[in-house]
Amino acid sequence: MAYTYDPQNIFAKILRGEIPNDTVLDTEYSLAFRDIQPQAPSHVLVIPKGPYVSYDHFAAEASDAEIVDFTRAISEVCKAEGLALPVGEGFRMIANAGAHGVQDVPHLHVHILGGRPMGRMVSQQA
Ligand code: DGP
Repeated sequence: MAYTYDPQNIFAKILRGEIPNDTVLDTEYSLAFRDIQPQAPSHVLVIPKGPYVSYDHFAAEASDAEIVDFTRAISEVCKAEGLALPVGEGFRMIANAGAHGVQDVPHLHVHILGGRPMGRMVSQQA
């Protein structure tokens, strides 16, 4: 079944410049900006500029150039935020998808979180 992308989602509006954002990194195929509700001292969202709903959608349909750019953008953000090893103390990457992943915004985004110990990976509660 084909993936359905909603062009009215909030990150599509950010990409079109309709909503402001606090940009951390802007590359040919990716944008990174600070989360509006930060859960850690560093909380940056990295998104592809293309219309992809989730990581599986992106991995299946994005070009090699988009995938390389996005992967490197994540790495650049981790370095720029001072989180990347061996200089920094580490980080967590999260990409939620769909209802069980509790994805609120249906445009692929990777959360980069750090600046404090992030605790256990998954809560036992729904
Ligand atoms: P998720 O549940 O994985 O879909 O996370 C969505 C995140 O997006 C959540 O941490 C809050 C953030 N967010 C929602 N709206 C905006 C916005 O308008 N600007 C920014 N910077 N972040 C937003």
